[in-house]
Amino acid sequence: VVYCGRDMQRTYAMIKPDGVRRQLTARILQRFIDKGYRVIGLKQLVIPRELAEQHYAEHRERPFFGELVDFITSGPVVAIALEGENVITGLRAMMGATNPKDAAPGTIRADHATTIGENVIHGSANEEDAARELGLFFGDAELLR
Ligand code: RTP
Ligand code: MG
Repeated sequence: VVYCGRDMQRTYAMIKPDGVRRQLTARILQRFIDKGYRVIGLKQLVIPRELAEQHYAEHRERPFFGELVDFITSGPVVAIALEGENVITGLRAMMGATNPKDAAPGTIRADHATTIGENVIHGSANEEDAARELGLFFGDAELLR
């Protein structure tokens, strides 16, 4: 079956250093697959500071920017390219609210995160960010077709 639904999307997900350190990678990947998303790109890396600043450029003026960049570069992350129907908002729903205290039961952050600064997972906020972030972390040849 050739699937080409109108709502097929790609997005960028990332297991943050706290999640990698705590051995959560496999169970988070399994959640995505169980949800029906395809993992089309996957790598573990330590993000260079300059790349982290580009990734979080929207927060450059925020008071927590320095801490955010320190944290995201503090150890290996797992970069994930996901494909699926409405995967951009679907991933955000699976993650739960930024602050784990506000995250709905059953979400990744409610189940695994404790603080707003170390909240286990990143997901692109919208189509524009998804395309931009996928381009920062993956070349076309690194992705399944
Ligand atoms: P992310 O970008 O990491 O997927 O998280 P998000 O969309 O849910 O939240 P966003 O507003 O984009 O913030 C990015 C990350 O910055 C940290 N943060 N700290 N101290 C604070 O008030 C504060 N606010 C945000 C969080 O770790 C958040 O994930
Ligand atoms: Mg964000």
